[in-house]
Amino acid sequence: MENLKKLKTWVQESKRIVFFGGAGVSTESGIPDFRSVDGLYNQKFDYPPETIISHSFFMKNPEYFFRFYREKMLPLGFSPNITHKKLAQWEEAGKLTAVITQNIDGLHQKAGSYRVLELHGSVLRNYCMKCHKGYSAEYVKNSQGICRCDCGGIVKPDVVLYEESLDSQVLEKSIYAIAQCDLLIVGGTSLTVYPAAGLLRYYPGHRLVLINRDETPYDNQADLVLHESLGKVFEQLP
Ligand code: CNA
Repeated sequence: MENLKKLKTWVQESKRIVFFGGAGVSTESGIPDFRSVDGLYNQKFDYPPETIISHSFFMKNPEYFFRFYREKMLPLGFSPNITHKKLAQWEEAGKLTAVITQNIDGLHQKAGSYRVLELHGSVLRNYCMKCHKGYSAEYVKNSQGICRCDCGGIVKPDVVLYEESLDSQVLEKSIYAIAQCDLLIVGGTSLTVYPAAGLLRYYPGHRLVLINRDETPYDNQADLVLHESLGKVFEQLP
């Protein structure tokens, strides 16, 4: 396949690769995404998922939030797949400067990546809203009803909910990494969640690669588009 051959060459030639990914990176580890046909958004709940995982809903109806969150958004016990692993290898080989992820599952770090910028936070960090004591994801998973701290405060997962803003330092580092990279690979994201999707505009080069099963609104701006599963592509990359 011509496109794959080109991508292989670009990976070989690059010294500052940045990978920007989303939920599609972890589907091959068994974690469902949001927008695929079997994703979370195509299942039926009392409220739309965007409503349940919004800041105002969390504040008004924390018990419902935690029920949904524990059942649908707390991916524990999953393992990294070939995509996570290859990215970690590229970092170790000194040819990848950052993985920017919209995922909250911690699988890039589990695969051995250190330079991970988590735009939407992580389920692995949880803090009491009153005294800021930290708690593990297992603590949240095993709690009943509203997850509470020893002090009585609510323990909030360190994930960015709808209506909340992104961490400005993570955002700045992501912009810097994208502006400096020589190959930007975007994969497993519908590129519909902002401001994350808007980061693509900071790439000044001519090696923007999109790897996604479905089409995205940015397909026509990419220099190379592969409508493939990430695992199939990454297992063939150097
Ligand atoms: P999304 O909107 O669900 O889009 C996922 C995209 O990935 C879709 O366009 C699919 O076609 C594509 N896709 C799915 N599997 C593969 C695959 N194996 N190979 C190639 N393409 C694939 O997800 P986004 O990340 O764009 O949306 C942003 C949300 C989803 C973020 O806020 C995440 O926190 C949130 N999310 C995260 C996780 C996780 O941490 N694993 C899981 C589900 C949702």
